Amino acid sequence: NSMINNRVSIIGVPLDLGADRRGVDMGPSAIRYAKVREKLQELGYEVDDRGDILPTRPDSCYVDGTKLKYLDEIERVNTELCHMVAEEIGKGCFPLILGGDHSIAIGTMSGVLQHKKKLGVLWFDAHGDINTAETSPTGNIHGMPVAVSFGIGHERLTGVGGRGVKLDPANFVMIGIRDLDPGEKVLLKELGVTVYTMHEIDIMGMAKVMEEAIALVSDGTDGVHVSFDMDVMDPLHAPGVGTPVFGGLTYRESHLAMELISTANIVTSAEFVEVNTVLDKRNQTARVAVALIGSLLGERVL
Ligand code: 4U7
Ligand code: MN
Ligand code: MN
Ligand code: MN
Repeated sequence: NSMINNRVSIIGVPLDLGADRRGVDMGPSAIRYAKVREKLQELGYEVDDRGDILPTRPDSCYVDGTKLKYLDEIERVNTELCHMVAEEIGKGCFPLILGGDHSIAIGTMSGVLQHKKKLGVLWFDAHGDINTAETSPTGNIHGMPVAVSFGIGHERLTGVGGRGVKLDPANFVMIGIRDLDPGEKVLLKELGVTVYTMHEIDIMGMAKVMEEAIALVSDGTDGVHVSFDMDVMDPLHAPGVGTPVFGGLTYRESHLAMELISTANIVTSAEFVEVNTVLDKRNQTARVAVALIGSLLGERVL
């Protein structure tokens, strides 16, 4: 696997301020408890667990009359994450980020962008995460990282990691989507982001969807990031998520997607987010996350 270095750096981000329900702050611990390090070592990787970026819990939620919740702390944590991700890539390591709510994708992607100027992204999610302060029904920043990655949104979020390179919607693909707010639909169409909703997955099958998605994210890019929100899976398989939506990916569909990305040899960074331990059943969702990480990084049955 030439794109993947044999050194993996794990970075935990126990942040839950970007979401309404508490509990994803224990996600990194749950994924470690499910033996992510051991899994990667079995696959032959040299693993460096860099520990967690620790958020504080501010007592005031709103900043400057903006409706974004916990903007200050989310900006601070993401700035730190951005630097750490950039540093690990600089050392020649593959960054594996464990969330935490999905607002951490802001820091991850801006960190990767310091090295990969034309980055492709595979975004696995039930949701579009492309709201702005104007379109968001909740003010929760975990519903906004995709907009931010295109340079759209609050300047203190789009400013994380500097104002230089932003993502190109032509190399951004969403998979598993089944819950979009009205403003998100407008923006997705305006920008021309490719979206494989559950409808397309049902009709085409996951193998064909991934064939097209992989072609789109690797066309003219210098790296591919996989952002995996556990709520893309059906709540039957991943019950421990804050915003469950019926009709998601099965266990096998999600594994097939990871296996095909691995076979295509394109991935250069990954994050697994939104494991909510409070709502989980016997750490099932964290264990599924570790199995998916295995498939993404080369594990095969035979
Ligand atoms: B997640 C929502 F309104 N769209 O913006 C919002 F439905 O990272 C949900 O995908 C966002 O889990 C979910 O708050 C964010 C809501
Ligand atoms: Mn998400
Ligand atoms: Mn989601
Ligand atoms: Mn979620």
